[in-house]
Amino acid sequence: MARYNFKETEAKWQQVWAEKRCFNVEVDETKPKYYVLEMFPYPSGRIHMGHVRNYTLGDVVARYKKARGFNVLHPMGWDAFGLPAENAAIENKVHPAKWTYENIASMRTQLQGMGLSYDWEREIATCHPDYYRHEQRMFLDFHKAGLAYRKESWVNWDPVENTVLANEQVIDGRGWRSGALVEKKLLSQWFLKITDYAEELLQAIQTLERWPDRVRLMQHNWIGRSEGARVFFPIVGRDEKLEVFTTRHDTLFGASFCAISPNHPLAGALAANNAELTAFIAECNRIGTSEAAIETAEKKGFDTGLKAIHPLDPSWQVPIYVANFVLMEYGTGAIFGCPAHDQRDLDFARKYGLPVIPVVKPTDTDAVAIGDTAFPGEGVLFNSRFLDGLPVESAKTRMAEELRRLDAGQPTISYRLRDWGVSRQRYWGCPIPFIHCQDCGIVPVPEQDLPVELPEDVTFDAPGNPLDRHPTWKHVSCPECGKPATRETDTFDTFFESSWYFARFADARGAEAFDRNKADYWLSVDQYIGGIEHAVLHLLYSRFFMRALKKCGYTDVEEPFAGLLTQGMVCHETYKDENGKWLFPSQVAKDADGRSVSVEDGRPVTVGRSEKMSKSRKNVVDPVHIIDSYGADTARLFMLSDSPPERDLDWTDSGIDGAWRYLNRLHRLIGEPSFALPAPDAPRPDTLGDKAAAAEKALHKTIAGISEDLDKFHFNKAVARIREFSNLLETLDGKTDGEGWALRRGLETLVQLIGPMTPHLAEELWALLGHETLLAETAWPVADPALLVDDSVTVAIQVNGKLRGTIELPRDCAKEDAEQAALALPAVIQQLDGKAPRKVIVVPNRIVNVVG
Ligand code: ANZ
Ligand code: ZN
Repeated sequence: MARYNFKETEAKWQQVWAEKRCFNVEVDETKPKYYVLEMFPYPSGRIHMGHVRNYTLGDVVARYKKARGFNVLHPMGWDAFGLPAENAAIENKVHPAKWTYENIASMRTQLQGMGLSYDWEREIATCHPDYYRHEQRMFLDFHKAGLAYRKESWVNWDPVENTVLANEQVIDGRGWRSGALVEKKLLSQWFLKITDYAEELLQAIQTLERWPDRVRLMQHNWIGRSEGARVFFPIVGRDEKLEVFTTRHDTLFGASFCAISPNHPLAGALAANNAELTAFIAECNRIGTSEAAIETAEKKGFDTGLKAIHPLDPSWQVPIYVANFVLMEYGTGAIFGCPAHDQRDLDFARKYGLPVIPVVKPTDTDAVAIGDTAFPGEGVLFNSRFLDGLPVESAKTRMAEELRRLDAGQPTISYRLRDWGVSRQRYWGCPIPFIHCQDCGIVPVPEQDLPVELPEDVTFDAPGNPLDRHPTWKHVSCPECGKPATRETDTFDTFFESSWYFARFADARGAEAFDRNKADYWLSVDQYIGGIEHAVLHLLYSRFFMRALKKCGYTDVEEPFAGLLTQGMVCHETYKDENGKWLFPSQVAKDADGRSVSVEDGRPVTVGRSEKMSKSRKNVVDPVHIIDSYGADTARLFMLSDSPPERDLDWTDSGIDGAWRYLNRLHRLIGEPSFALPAPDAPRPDTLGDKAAAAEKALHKTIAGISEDLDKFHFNKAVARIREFSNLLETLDGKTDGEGWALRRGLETLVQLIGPMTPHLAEELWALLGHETLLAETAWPVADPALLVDDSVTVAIQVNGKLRGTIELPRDCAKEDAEQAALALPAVIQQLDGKAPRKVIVVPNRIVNVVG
């Protein structure tokens, strides 16, 4: 028989599965449902190894659950709005829609070549009006429910991309894509009120038991709950109070200054007639609004000359500064500084010559001298009037009471979580369905006018938003008064689309966003699989979105993803030539002495450590090329066998080669048997020889083991078990003692067990074994519990009650046999010192105690 022809085989079965609609599903109340979803890709045009890993993992789960009798929903679609399409439009003069849909077409072909068990009839592209029309409607509903609002706000402005960036898109003060230094800018923006759900989103993290702890912790920290107090400081000579947020109101008697954010209204008011302050504020605004940017910048302040009166002592005044480290978006945008107990305040106080007043000391010391290091720790209060002698926590409580009594403050909770700014000054996104009227203000687009579609005739030859400069699109009449008005030209942040796509998959062609009954049946997603980089944004936005949709009556489901698996990265060695230039793996070979050299000129190449595959380091291997040369099953098997899914995986030529050779071996084992197997339905012989009996037991143990591995996503262990089992089957010669029967059963089971992992080869072998039905439609094999029990047991051997060794004995063997075996043990002979035992007590299958 010829070598395994994966090209023909893989194409053949992909076609059969599609024709028979094996993976197309409908709501079926008679079956348990299982919804498995991989994070949908951005249609960049080509799949990369990260995709291959992600979708292989999902496909194994989907096929396995289907075989286990679940009604499995496994859909795929495209996260199709976003900047790269616009960049392509600018660089290559191709329309973003054309670019996107062409990329989708080629990526779909690539994915189909992997043999993934998707219900392609549910495919969605978020840039299609049939998708985004629903989110325009949702946004109007959110607005009605008070969950969407507009406000002037400071934004991170990327001067190269000409767009607003979310804080998360600012990395070390630079735009995540452009790398440009981010500026601050005041703009009117749309926001979603995710902060309304801060507490709920935080509490419900506890219910996400099938999420990785790491992601749960990241969400916890992102929400960032702080218990503290608001404290009001009257301002000298002004009829207003400065409201600060603190988590350490116990240290109020150590206050030596107040500071406000450069974007605090008071700072703005003072700057109106103070050029120096205006300049200072402008300087502060040149660093981004992200916490990281503020954290790393040198701490600077500007003395406003104003004084704040201590809330507990009218005769005590402290200066008010504008300080670059105070964030307008956190707490109240104002603080009081306590240098003795906060390092940042201490640095600030030293820089500007402000007093340092210690008020907390460690329990075991009397003296406290503050040098260059603040004392932020636990201890007892002193120097603090009615708080003296109290530990920190009690002092907070006592101070809160006093503040309340004086009407000078109250306990409060602050969250680090900010409302989600969704406006982007971009063309290739979902238009925000509002109209600006001079007389009526902000007016929603009437529902019957939805969707607001993107105009196609736009130009990309100037910076800024093409929607804004389109000659006609934005000019409309006001739906309320009929006068000329203009459309909102901002589009949604693309995280908007990915916040509900999993619900659309439940009813991908429905006239509504999704049919409630269908969504109730399919949601939550039982198993979501994707990268850890989405631990906060996408995963938190989606959790918020479901709650917002619930509030607006769309669904009762609150948590979108019941289970989450975050897969590790695909890594590869890096290569540099003699000039320090990166080389692709395909440009490197080994010479006769095993040294790495350049394919082109044979010159030596420096091999660097394995790192995440990235275009910039060129350490990428093109999956399409691998699939063309070895087939999808080989790529899939290697992805699964190398390491557990959560860990990083090292892509190696030898690994892929090993997987390829193994699949060929399986093909030979079944395709070219050395003897004729009994018929598929041949009955089990009444008696089996030793080898056949052992194979039968191994078979049931393998079924049980692999089922457990797949339930726990231990795919690499499952592959190891497959190999072990196939090694054993290779030792059966099939001629006598029921070995032929055992071999047939073994091979059939083996094929079933590899089905989820290497589905094409498995389907082919299933047919070769004589089956007319599809393996993809075949139920998972069941392990017989009786055959999982071991034949031998480990028995403890004691002499006078003391353990002297263990021996393996046949289960339920005769007492005399156990006794004899124990007495033959050298350690026992030695203990008895040549004498006969007085008595031997046998506890069957457990202990033999020799009494001497
Ligand atoms: C006085 C004080 C004394 C503070 C002390 C700390 C230690 P977390 O735990 O992260 O919530 N803070 C409050 N609002 C701020 C803002 N908008 N920008 C920058 N810093 C701000 O931190 C709360 C603490 O961070 C608050 O408690 C406040 O400083 C500061 F010995 O108040 B503290
Ligand atoms: Zn109007």
